[in-house]
Amino acid sequence: TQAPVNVTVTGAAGQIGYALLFRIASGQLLGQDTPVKLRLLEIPQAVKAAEGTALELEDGAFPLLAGTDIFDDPKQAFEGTNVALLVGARPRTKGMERGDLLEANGGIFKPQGEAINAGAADDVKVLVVGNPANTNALIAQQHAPDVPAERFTAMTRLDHNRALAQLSKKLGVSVSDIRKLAIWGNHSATQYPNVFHAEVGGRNAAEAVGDEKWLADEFIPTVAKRGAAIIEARGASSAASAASAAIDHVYTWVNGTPEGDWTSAAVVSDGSYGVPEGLISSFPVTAKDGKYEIVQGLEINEFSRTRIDASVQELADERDAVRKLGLI
Ligand code: NAX
Repeated sequence: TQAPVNVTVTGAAGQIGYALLFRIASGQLLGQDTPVKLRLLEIPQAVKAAEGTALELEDGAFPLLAGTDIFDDPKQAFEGTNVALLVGARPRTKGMERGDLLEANGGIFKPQGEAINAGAADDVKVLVVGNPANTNALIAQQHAPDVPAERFTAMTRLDHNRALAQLSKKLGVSVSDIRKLAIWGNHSATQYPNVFHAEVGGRNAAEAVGDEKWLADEFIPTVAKRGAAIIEARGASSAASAASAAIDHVYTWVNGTPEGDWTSAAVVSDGSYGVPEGLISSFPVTAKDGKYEIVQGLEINEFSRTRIDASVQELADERDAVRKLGLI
């Protein structure tokens, strides 16, 4: 049988962690043939709660779970890791300026990037979920010079899934009838869910919608502000849906996208579509042989161009801010 794959999850005692760990243990992250060993990272105050979750993981009697170890030191948590899910982050609290937020997260993602650089397995794949996800991923990536930059990604799959759901409702089709939808830019309110290349049952999705006003005034804001709507309704931020999207992101990365389709992930830009090289921005991506690649050669219309540019500008501003703070 195969040796277990080491999966590190940070913020393991948080609400996304609680939803995520059981799905990893059940084999949904990597597939039903792959045993996993969990390495949980928490801050010291939350280690006890993580230990409680580990007891429950044991009680799940998951055949694919080869064990769970808990750490409060990133160096140890990332030792030998093959898949790193960076979920734990510093949330924005009242009165916090954007610079404070970026600085607090720099204090988390810089040492984690260094620890990944020092000790992770050669094939490590990193997904940053903790917000501001794109820029946190950039910080970690910049402190892991020995790891190929393409191994650092940030999550926009939840936004992608939200967009799929909204479009399927609008058109009265199943989500599985929709192909080639994509989120562009930052995982923030400026993100751009693009349906102009999407297909529904072989037909262009924007034509099937036939209503640019719906796209501009309903679809895009609904997807972009969905996180706030969940908080409003649930009294807590998205957790199970975020965990589900993290599972999707890694599963696709490892197992590939189906022929004739793509998905969304924030990956290091190679300059495609005018997105400055080095920014970690969301693109339409395909996955093959364990690699995400940006879909090339798409025509970008005026409607899309202004929105992509605005979100990418926000990413460039965040990068400049963390640079100024000496975090990268
Ligand atoms: P919680 O506050 O429930 O949990 C976060 C956990 O991280 C806590 O247990 C905390 O102790 C831990 N933590 C903090 N600093 C740490 C460190 N240095 N090392 C290890 N662990 C640390 O938040 P939760 O709801 O689980 O959300 C986690 C993150 O995901 C947040 O930053 C949130 O904004 C972000 N999200 C990102 C999404 C995306 O699509 N990219 C969507 C969902 C979510 O909002």
